[in-house]
Amino acid sequence: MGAITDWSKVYTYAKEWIKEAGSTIRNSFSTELMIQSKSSPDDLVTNMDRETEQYFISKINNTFPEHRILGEEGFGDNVTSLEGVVWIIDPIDGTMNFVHQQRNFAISIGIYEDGIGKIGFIYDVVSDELYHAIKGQGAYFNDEKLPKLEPVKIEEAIIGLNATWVTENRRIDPSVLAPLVKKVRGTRSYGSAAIELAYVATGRLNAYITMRLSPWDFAAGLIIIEEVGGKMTTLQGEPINLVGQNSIFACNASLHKQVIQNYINRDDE
Ligand code: 2AM
Ligand code: CA
Repeated sequence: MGAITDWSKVYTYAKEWIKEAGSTIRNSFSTELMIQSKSSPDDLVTNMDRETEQYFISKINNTFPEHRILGEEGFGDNVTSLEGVVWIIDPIDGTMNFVHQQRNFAISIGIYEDGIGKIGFIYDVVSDELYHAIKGQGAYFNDEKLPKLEPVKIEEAIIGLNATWVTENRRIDPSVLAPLVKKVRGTRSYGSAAIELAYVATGRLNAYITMRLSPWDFAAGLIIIEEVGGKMTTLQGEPINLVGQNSIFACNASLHKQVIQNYINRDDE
């Protein structure tokens, strides 16, 4: 058995490393990036994604040698289950934004113990805005405590949704989400899942829907959203698999069931 974890120590170090990594990324804007595509031309990775992940891995390995790391760029451990303490890291979430726009990308880190979310950080690097939570102690936006989410009516809701999901695509029939898009007050798409989840936690978005995310995209967001009383499941309302890919429906709790019953799992067809 591992030693009892000192969570305030983990939190303090993680916060310091995230700020430091963010500063390095901001300074990289003046140097030339090396950009490559991974699985497809729109799946980008840069030297900064790789270097940032390696930075976290060396810090974690030196300070917390018993902890394991699941990182998007693959420099961490081969993690297939969440026993012990596992850091789930996306060094740059929203790489396309990082490359094309130099804004709206984030460092996302969720720290789990035996599958339970303990600490979540989403750092909007350019805005220097840190969303963070320790399980059971509430969620914060920088030093401000975030209030619990208030109920909202569907026709007054703003949802985060990429236009991909209401045009022909491989993962969902566009006619499923189109009526929801018509019903709500507005839609937004920021191009970083972590930032969109942070926005659900602050109430700037009332929901966020996307069809395929990996653990590093949502591990931190799940912890932060649950701390403000929000709900995050797959689009069908099933629990999220933390070591696999999932559709994601993160939502103000007052809307969650209503949207799934009336728009996703409609029984009228
Ligand atoms: P990334 O920038 O870390 O790759 C874009 O809509 C959002 O979806 C970003 O958060 C992006 O994360 C994520 N994303 C892009 N391609 C993905 C893929 N193939 N699988 C899972 N998530 C992806
Ligand atoms: Ca990434």
